[in-house]
Amino acid sequence: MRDKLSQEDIEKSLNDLQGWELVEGRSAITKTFEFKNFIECFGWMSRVALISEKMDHHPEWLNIYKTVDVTLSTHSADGLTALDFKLAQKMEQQLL
Ligand code: HBI
Repeated sequence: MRDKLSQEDIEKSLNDLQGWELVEGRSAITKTFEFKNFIECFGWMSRVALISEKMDHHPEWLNIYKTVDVTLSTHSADGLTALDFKLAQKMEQQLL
């Protein structure tokens, strides 16, 4: 899970995700999430925070009102790993 993914694996994993893209100049993926209001937004962040803690894998994120800019990478691997894509999928599931 914490092994660096190949470029090919990264492209395949990105294809399975809606709206995520590579960060330029850095081995990380990013997406901006937009919600109806602050409560919806912060509720989602709270659910994701609990999941992240369970996974021992944490997002870099910036919340401004009802938007959250999320960046995922695995610091210990200095790159992208399966954990980043797993957390991204869980974030998507928490939108439903
Ligand atoms: N979160 N995104 C991310 N990347 C890490 O390497 C990471 C983490 N959360 C916890 C964590 N590593 C721990 O394994 C270490 O800080 C002990």
